[in-house]
Amino acid sequence: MQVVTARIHRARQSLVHEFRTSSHQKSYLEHLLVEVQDADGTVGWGEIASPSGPFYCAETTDSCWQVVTDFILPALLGKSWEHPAEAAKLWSKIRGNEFAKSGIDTAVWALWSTAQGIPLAQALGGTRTEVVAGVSLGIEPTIEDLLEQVRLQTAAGYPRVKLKIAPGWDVEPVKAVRAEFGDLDLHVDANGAYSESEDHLAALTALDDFGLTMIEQPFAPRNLLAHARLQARISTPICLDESVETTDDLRTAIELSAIRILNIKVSRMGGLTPALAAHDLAGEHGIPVWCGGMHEFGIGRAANVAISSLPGFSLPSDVSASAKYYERDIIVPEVVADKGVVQVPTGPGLGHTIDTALIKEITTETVEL
Ligand code: OSB
Ligand code: MG
Repeated sequence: MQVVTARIHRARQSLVHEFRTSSHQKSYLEHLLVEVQDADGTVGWGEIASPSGPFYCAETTDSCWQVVTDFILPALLGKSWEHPAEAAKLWSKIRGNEFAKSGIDTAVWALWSTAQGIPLAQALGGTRTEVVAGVSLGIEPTIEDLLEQVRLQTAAGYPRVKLKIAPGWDVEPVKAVRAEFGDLDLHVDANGAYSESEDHLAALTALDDFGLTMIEQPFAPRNLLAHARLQARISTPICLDESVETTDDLRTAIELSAIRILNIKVSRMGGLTPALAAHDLAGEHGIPVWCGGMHEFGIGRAANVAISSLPGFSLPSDVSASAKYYERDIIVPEVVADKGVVQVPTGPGLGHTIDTALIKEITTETVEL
């Protein structure tokens, strides 16, 4: 196959409910939608779900736009390849910039599986026909506001709730949620906001008493040693998100005993090709994985659903229904969850129709290469 033309659309959608983490706050998302086409006119869509500012990772929407148009697409356009993993080698000399790479990689997988006439999930080696979704809840103004959100999402049927925590918003909200929701599958995510100071370690070790499924990314991304030291002191499994951008990072974390659960974000790892490698490596080491989200629009979320169908994804993924995030989604049908269960599409490629009219409405800028 060969990608002969590509378009990048800068598209904006408002969130149904404002979301705050220890690292940033947002009420709308601006993502780059990638449309690639081969010589026969077959189209594949991908999504670059980078946050606007460099607070979750070093990339920004603008850095992705630049790296995609100046480096990644020029490396791909007009080159022949047989499989998406081979296409990914075309941009392998570009360091970092995983979110930018991920949008192109997912578009190439969507294109290839569409051309093969098989569902993306099957192309990836997925075995599940449905995946279990959890919800991620941001830091709220008050504990009562948080409880209201947990009520709303558990009533919608989601079996797992993840709470964003930060120093000063940790033990109290967890205690309150446990008190009202009993043995709900609960986990927390700090987005690297803690240090090894005495009061921070006291809060993290206090969380060990709440039967959490995991504590995600308590310390800064590169500080694997702090994660290893904390894991040696607590029994709650430590999950890594920001720390793992490559399979080499994962290997190091495993060797250091800094990880017991892996959050595989397709975006953070540079696409479906490296995400598959991380899934396989984690599996060899008995590490369960789940798929994390970046508030993707429907295109990115469809890719997340597809990879969540692989056997190693044994914990609920952040693939909540479209309605949890947006008024309207850019795919038809939108993603729906029934008691927290999402069906894996059976049609070719992403298995959804792309709502190009809505994309046009929400797009502020397009470039064609
Ligand atoms: O750490 O998982 C994270 C959103 C933005 C930045 C970081 C994270 C998140 C989420 C989103 O938790 C969860 C979702 O998409 O459902
Ligand atoms: Mg996280």
